[in-house]
Amino acid sequence: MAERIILDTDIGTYYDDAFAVLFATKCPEIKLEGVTTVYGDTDLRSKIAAKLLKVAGKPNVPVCKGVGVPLKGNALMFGFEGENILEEDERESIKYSDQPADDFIIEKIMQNPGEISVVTLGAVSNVAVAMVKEPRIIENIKQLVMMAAVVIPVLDPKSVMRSPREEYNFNNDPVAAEIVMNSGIPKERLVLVPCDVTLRTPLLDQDWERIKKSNDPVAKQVKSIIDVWPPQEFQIYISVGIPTEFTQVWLHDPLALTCAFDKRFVKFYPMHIATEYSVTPIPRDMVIATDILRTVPKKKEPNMMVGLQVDAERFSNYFTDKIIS
Ligand SMILES: [Ca+2]
Repeated sequence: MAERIILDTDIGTYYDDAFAVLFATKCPEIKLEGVTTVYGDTDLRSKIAAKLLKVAGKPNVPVCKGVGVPLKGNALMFGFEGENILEEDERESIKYSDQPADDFIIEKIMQNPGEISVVTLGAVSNVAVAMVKEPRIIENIKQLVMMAAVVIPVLDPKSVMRSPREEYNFNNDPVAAEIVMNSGIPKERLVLVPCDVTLRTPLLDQDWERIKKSNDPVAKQVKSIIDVWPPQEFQIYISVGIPTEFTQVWLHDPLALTCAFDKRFVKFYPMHIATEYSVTPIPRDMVIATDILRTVPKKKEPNMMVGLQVDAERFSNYFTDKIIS
């Protein structure tokens, strides 16, 4: 039976959320119950999601606007969101559901106890708000799969650290991350897909060539997103102080989504992951930060399943097969 999934996403800023939505429409293993948007301009993000679903021939999948302002801090938008996806007039005209994302999540889970998986691809604000509003979703959710966190920082072949110690999604709303991580979801149903595996999973060159040659509308949309990506990536990396030399097309979000219905590609371990704030020197700013959320493994009773190894080549092939199918 198809896995019933709500995809919760900060679509628009990085390309891989868009890839995940498009990929979801090509997987018969998934029944996409809805797409909920989070972080920053969630109206714009909802329009981007609705447009992609239309391109993929799934205009009836509901899209719900979620929490834009994090429970702590402010959201950052870069200004290029929606480029090569939305036509100028579509920034006004595209419609999506009136139901707020947190209510949609609560309603779906409570009407279908034990059947709905939620996959988060951004800050976890919507899930945190939904849990506070209706704590019974914690026992009634089938699983929560989160693309978030870094457990052991990833080094490049020259031993330069190329993953941040502080991961983007959780730190875009650390208060929400703490609510969700400490909610009491049993470990079998709380699945973490961290940078440890996603930053090892690029779209391989030979697979990229296959996508470029395809005439499938979804493959063409993937191609047009990547066409405008390099300057956008440069802008993001420079603004957060990440070196730009070793960038690739990472499949963070499609990999996390796949882990909700097919655990062949990532090996999971039961672990205890704690949340901590510790003193962090930030060389680019010459400051010491004290408000960065860290996800630290502890030698304690496991509280979640953590993906630590990935069959990256096989996943790139699998992703591509679906996109061009
Ligand atoms: Ca994302």
